[in-house]
Amino acid sequence: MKLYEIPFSTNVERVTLTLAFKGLGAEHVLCDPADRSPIVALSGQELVPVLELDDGTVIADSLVRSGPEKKPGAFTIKLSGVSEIR
Ligand SMILES: N[C@@H](CCC(=O)N[C@@H](CS)C(=O)NCC(=O)O)C(=O)O
Repeated sequence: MKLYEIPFSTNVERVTLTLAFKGLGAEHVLCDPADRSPIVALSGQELVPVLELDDGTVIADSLVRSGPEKKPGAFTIKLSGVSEIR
């Protein structure tokens, strides 16, 4: 998956930390804050973070929610309520 980001974004850090906590790797795509055209082309809006999953799903928000699962210590994170990454 790819994480589109700009420097010094705390919203990007929230996603970065969550992915690391879950042991999920991501290719970090550093974008120019003065040129949001790649971000807009991908997600239809200009804010980061934008996460592009391997299946092509695009998630444009950093809101991370978690919920318990039956397996001890496991949980599901939901980014934007749009998609889930286990
Ligand atoms: N609700 C969004 C907010 C995203 C947001 O505000 N991102 C900031 C960076 S932390 C941004 O792209 N701001 C525009 C700018 O810096 O020009 C989220 O939680 O991801």
